[in-house]
Amino acid sequence: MMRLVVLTGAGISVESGLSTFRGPDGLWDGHPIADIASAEGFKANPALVQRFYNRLRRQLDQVAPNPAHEALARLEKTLGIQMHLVTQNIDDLHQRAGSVAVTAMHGDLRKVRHVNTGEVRAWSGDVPESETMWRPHVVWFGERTIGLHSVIEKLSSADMFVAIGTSGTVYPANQFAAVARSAGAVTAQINIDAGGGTFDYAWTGQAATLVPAFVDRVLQQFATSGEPVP
Ligand code: BV8
Repeated sequence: MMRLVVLTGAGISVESGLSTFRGPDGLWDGHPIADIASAEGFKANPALVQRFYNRLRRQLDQVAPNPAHEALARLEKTLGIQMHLVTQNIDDLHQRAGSVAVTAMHGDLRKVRHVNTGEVRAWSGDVPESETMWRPHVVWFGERTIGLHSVIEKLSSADMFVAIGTSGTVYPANQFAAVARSAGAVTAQINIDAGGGTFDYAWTGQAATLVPAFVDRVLQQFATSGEPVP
């Protein structure tokens, strides 16, 4: 019965003040990705990796959800189980905006994971740079993403798929539009950059402006026809 699946990337958090990964101010700017977002990088230099994620975690305390996060939470309140939100982001802005049914497929900056037992714990504040047993609960390159099987199931019965603020660079998230399309869904993207990916609809502009307008349209459609898909 799944009707609407929404995928978000770093672009949805830009108006909250967080950087994207691959823009000129890219988060990994100055760091080869492999040194930061890989198990090998953590093994080779845990202090560098803990320092990088400590800085990001501290940033989270300085930022707040923006109207795009808030609009998606509002949409979930009306659509309920007819909507599912998957995010590639490791910030907690969707959850702080009130979204509940969220798959954080690349992990969660507010959690740490034991390298041997896999135990996951909530963590706020800095992790000591000398810490090697507790790593950020973040999916690094070469590691299995979280909740993928269940996301593919939802995409396979979606009527609409919307990608918001993602460059479509990273697998397997960059396959979601194709999975949804092959299941007969209408696909759309909201991005500040007009290029990238093949979607049935593309709205170009800032997420904080376009996502509330998109949500209003879906809610209007839902109110008149009970169908959440414009
Ligand atoms: C896996 C956590 C298998 C860390 C991240 C060769 C070819 C193809 C694939 C591969 C390959 N070699 C390896 C792979 C697989 C690899 C991959 O995809 N590599 C790429 C880089 C080539 N993927 C993996 O390894 C994945 N795992 O495949 O596992 C497996 C299976 C079984 C068992 C074991 C293993 C794991 C990938 C997860 C990596 N971790 N993050 C951290 O966050 O620090 S990925 C990282 O990129 C972030 O999560 C980020 O969210 C994600 C995607 O980036 P975006 O969110 O799209 O951000 P980006 O900056 O790229 O783009 C921002 C967009 O926003 C832009 O389009 C911009 O225009 C737009 N924008 C900007 N401002 C706004 C805006 N839009 C709207 N409004 C605005 N204001």
